[in-house]
Amino acid sequence: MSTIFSKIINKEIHADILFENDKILAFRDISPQAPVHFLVIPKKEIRTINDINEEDKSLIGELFIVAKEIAKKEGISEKGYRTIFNCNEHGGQTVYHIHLHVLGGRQLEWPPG
Ligand code: DGP
Repeated sequence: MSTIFSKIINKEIHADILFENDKILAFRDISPQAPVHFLVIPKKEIRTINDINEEDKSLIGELFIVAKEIAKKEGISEKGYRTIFNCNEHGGQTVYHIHLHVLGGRQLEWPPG
């Protein structure tokens, strides 16, 4: 089942894109929870973290490489930031296409609610 993120990948709906290659797309979150809040997603449709396979190992690693490179460009590397994958209902997942949240630009609370 495709999600809204497939439409963003296919450019059927607009997003503020920060990075794109053949496997990965990164764009600003439509509902930012911090001064910097962007999502890094694989173009491959993977519903949840539970659905990641052995063959996805390098792809998942690359999401973090892209995340840290954008974080640097956004100027949040030194002060720091948080990366989050929400999974299913208790994790607060609303879009069932895995996405790495990157949040920074302010002090984030811990533990989360
Ligand atoms: P999650 O709750 O972890 O599934 O986060 C989904 C995030 O996706 C949420 O922070 C808002 C964001 N989002 C949902 N729809 C859109 C959209 O159409 N465009 C953009 N840029 N972000 C979206």
